[in-house]
Amino acid sequence: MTNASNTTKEAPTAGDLAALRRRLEGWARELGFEALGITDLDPGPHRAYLEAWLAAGHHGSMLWMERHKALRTDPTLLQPGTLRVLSLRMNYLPAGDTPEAVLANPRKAYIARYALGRDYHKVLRPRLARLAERIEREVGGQHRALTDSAPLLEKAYAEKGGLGWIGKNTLLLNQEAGSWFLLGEILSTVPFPVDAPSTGDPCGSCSRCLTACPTDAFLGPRQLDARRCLAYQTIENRGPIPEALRRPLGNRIFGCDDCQLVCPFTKFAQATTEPDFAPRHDFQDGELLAFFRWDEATWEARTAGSPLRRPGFEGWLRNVAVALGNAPFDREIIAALEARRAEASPLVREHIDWALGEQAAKAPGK
Ligand code: B12
Repeated sequence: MTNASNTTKEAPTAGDLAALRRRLEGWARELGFEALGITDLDPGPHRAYLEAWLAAGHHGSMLWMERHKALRTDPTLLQPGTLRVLSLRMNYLPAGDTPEAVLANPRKAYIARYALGRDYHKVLRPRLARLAERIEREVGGQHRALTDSAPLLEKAYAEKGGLGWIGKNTLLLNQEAGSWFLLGEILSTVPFPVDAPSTGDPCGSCSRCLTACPTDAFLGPRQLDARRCLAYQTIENRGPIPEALRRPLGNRIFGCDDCQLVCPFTKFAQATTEPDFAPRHDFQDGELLAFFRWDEATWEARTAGSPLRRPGFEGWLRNVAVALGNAPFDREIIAALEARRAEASPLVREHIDWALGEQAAKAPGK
């Protein structure tokens, strides 16, 4: 993002940068971010944690987590000359949301709250780029904006930048926002003053997230085996959902928020004011049967610009079929599953057959 004018700028003094640091907070808020934190590039123990996680295969089929592992803890490989990581957070929880009520209704579809509105990559990245441009106009340097779009241990750098602490559910938590926010970064070649890292462990002896996980995906505090996580199974896994995880999936057709919903800090969560994160269609509390009856064209139209596109239409049908198997006995559900069976792909058909078996097992008199 370098242009001729800023390369000749006089190097800013430490005082200039400290003053600019204070103004950055306001610029970030103007762009919809709740907070900003700045840190250096040292990943501390996180490189070893990542290595151990990959070595244990806890990343499952997310080979992209392994492919660029060196970059994740060395931002200079993403942008030579980088000296600082600027981390920013943006709330995404819709106002007046009642996720627990949806989760408790087996005929409804539970969709992770971060996916109810517009794809956050499309929301955060242009804003980060605008902030980077504004910084460059002020003090020059090179800057690269990213949110999950490039390999970086976002939570580790955000924690070191003082935005919050990594909770036992491995998410970044903040006293004012729980974990209902998304992260984005700007890599900078400008030696901004670094912020104080978050210290201490406000989780203390609480382990509600660990016990609430419907599939026991946590091996211990801050250690997640992604292969057992329903977010991984419904979003990232392109193959069959392991049978042992199908009943625990319940009605969660995309992502999972259970380890967030039980967290005592989420009661401090602030609702988003970001229009792009407003729930679309009836993703907030839609009917499983209605979603299962969508044809591909409807699915494409309704999921345009949404994170829901990631597992594809086949993944969508696979996930909804499992949730229908977990719903109470219902002849309408059986009819819908049978109606779709003939034209289904082998992957979807296998999950439809599983769901029909579950429904049959719940038939009256069984
Ligand atoms: C891969 C990935 C996933 C995978 C794996 C999750 C995971 N924990 O690794 C899956 C698909 C399961 C997933 C699920 C979700 N994800 Co995700 N995901 C990512 C991604 C791309 C990389 C995460 C990563 O680096 N994992 C590597 C492993 C090794 O890290 P880790 O498990 O987090 O463990 C770290 C800590 O525990 C830490 N640690 C600290 N102390 C200690 C102590 C010990 C002893 C150990 C061992 C480790 C440890 O070290 C590890 C490395 O930093 C990030 C974006 C990014 N580029 O960072 C988004 C990201 C973490 N995801 C995000 C979200 C919102 C989610 C979901 C909530 C979505 C949903 N509702 O379904 C769930 C939450 C599940 C959960 N509890 O983590 C947000 C989280 C925002 C926040 N507030 O923290 C991120 C930051 C994306 C973004 N840009 O906003 N995700």
